[in-house]
Amino acid sequence: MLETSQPSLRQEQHPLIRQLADRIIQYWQQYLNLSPYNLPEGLGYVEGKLEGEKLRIENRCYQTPQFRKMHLELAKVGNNLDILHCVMFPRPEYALPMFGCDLVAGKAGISAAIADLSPTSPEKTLPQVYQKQLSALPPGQFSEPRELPSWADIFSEFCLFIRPQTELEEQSFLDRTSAYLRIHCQQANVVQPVSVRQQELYLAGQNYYCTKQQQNDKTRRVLEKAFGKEWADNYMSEVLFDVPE
Ligand code: BLA
Repeated sequence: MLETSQPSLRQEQHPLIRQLADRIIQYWQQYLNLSPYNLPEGLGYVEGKLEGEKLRIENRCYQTPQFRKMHLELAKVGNNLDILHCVMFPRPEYALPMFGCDLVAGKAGISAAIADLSPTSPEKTLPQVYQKQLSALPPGQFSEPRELPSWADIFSEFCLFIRPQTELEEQSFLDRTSAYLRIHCQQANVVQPVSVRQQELYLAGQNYYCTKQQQNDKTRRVLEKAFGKEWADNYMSEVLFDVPE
């Protein structure tokens, strides 16, 4: 049996994180043919200390015929910080973009909500069918868009990066992110493999994405403070954004 019940950390997290985690697992089960994916030894569930507060990380990982690795991570720092992180890494045979999202909730609510389908093509553009479907979505109304940091040139024009101000905006974020994920899963089910030459180019696109994500100092700092520099380096390059061979 494939273990797809929800992680226990989920119960303790910000409602939007809980809802998005549920939605992600639901769509993965509904649209894709999941098999387990084993993370490096000892990295499924981890605990550390961040400034006297316990940092707990719970990972859930699957693979499918189209995706080398689909990773959903929930993290909690004491009672101060709740985090959802999700990335879907396509197998290099498929010219698919990267689905990624990150939700960060502090005591004052969600400070960062980001979701994107990021291009992996040499031209750094999304496939036409994605552009068409994403353009057709209702835009949602967000009163506080956030500016991307300088490393973030990997995201598409559809990247949603906001600080939600109301529950209505939180629900709009959930809706739009769910639509990105649904479109992506549906496309994955009809995509045809590309030539070996093309595969190399798309793999290079994935590597570029990972290299840039590894430059997110805000993520690194949380992990370093709780687990030390070496552990954080290893975790960012081997678990969060491992570059496929
Ligand atoms: C921001 N990520 C953050 C922040 C924290 C983390 C604390 C700052 C929140 C804020 O600016 O309000 C922490 N995120 C984590 C940790 C993990 C994590 C510890 O995932 C994992 C254990 N990050 C991603 C993915 C995307 C992403 C997949 O992991 C996008 C698809 C983006 N996170 C992202 C961006 C920021 C962020 C763009 C803002 C960075 C900035 O403003 O400098």
